Amino acid sequence: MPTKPAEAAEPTMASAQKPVAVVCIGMAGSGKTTFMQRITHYLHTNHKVPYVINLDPAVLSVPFRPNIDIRDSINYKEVMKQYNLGPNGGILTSLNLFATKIDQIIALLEKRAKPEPETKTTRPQHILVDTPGQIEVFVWSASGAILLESLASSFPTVIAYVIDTPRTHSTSTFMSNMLYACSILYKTKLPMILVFNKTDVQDAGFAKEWMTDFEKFQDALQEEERKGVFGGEGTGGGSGYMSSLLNSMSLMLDEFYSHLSMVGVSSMTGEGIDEFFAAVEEKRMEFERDYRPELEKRKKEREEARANQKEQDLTRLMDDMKMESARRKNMRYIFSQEQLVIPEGVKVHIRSRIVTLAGKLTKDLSHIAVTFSLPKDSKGQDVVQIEIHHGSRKNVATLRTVKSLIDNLITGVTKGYKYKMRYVYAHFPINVNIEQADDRYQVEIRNFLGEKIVRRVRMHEGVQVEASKGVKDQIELSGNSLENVSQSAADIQQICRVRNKDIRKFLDGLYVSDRGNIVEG
Ligand SMILES: Nc1nc2c(ncn2[C@@H]2O[C@H](COP(=O)(O)OP(=O)(O)OP(=O)(O)O)[C@@H](O)[C@H]2O)c(=O)[nH]1
Ligand SMILES: [Mg+2]
Repeated sequence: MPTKPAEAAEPTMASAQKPVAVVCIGMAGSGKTTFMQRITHYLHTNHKVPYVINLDPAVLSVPFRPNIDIRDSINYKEVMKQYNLGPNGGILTSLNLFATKIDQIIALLEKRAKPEPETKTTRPQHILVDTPGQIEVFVWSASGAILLESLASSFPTVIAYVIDTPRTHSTSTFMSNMLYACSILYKTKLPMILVFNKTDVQDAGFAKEWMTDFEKFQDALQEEERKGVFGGEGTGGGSGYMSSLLNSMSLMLDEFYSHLSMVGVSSMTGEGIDEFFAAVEEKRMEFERDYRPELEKRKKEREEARANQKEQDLTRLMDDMKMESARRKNMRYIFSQEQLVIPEGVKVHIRSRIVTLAGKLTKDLSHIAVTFSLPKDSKGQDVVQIEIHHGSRKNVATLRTVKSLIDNLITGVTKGYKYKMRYVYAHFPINVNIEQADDRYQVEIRNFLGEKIVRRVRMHEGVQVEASKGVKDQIELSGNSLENVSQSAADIQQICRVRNKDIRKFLDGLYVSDRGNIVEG
């Protein structure tokens, strides 16, 4: 047992060393907290006061006095209530919340770890960490990883994987515990000590044998199979799958065992604690020798990756800014074009940007600076091609406008446009007469709101009006030109506007009820 004189013999060594962090991890009820209490007590009696951290937010009372307690800053019950979580989710969320403070904790630890002869505070040589019983919550959560990584980047860190020895006495529970330990070892990449706890109840000798001698494990396996431990009937028991699975797993884990130290302890009696600290010392050296360079390498890589990312982001930002300024300076598009297929039988004539369809519909587009041509496309169909050279964004946008205008013309001559209008009245029935004056149609509206005046609307060119057949109080406006038909309908609707009355109540009028084509389909 290292006593005071032994410590005094190497003061320079001790002061040069950073404290070693021991993180206790293990299945629920394996005795982590009791083990923590035992080693804290041991260090105190040996005058090596440790720095103790409790990370279990759900524990009711801790049998040691922690320097940092997660329960001081986070109320686990409140977290459960606030986030509407169950017990495990509550622990996880509490840990996540706590992990956001890790920088402060590390800063605190580093401050305490500094040699301060003037203040005469003994600096701790050990940082002991207790974790929540739900092992997966700690090991597989982001916060667990953050906590461990931050700790390991500042201090040599060792994992004490605490195992409930009596409950691990069967080959299958032993194997699942080992697999868990194995996955933790490979995930955290930190040195690990297997602590077989509760040796006062069950001696850990069997585990040592199984880990060092493969044959012994096989013997135990056969023995259990013979007893029918794996289920099934008759001698031999089970289907043999379980034992062969365990068998191959034990072969696989051989490599893993070689990386571990194992100690048997009893947190109750204090047996084996010396051995444990000897193992911690050994693992601390291992950390400095093997893990530290690896850790530093990883840290450097991460920093480089981060710097790279920054560089990339910056370049992208610069590019974006350049693009933006180019856009602002009216970047020109060298060439843009749109094409529109002319249906069979439709004749399109374009001269000086005046588009004429089938000799009757004309649209003057001379104010828009586009170039028209009437080539054939790759399939041999006639098309209207609209082009623009060196246009700005706005100019290019007009291309589509022109395209849809011509499309409307084509629909006008092939299908025609038909608008239906309904009379709406509450009391005075509206009376509509359709007349033809000169070459245009004219609509006369009488008795609108009981008024004596006659409202007359002259239709635009090429717009025909008729009363719907079979439908009461409805007229139909039709024609080839969308503009003319829709404008005529708008004129009718407009002339029947109710004035000086609440239009929410007086809904009388002629309203467009349907917009469609003369030729349906
Ligand atoms: N006999 C015996 N019992 C022990 C030993 N260590 C712990 N125990 C008992 O095991 C039970 C669980 O111990 P804890 O220390 O609470 O275990 P834990 O891993 O911290 O539990 P959680 O934090 O809930 O996961 C308690 O009843 C302890 O008294 C030991 O060395 N010997
Ligand atoms: Mg506990």
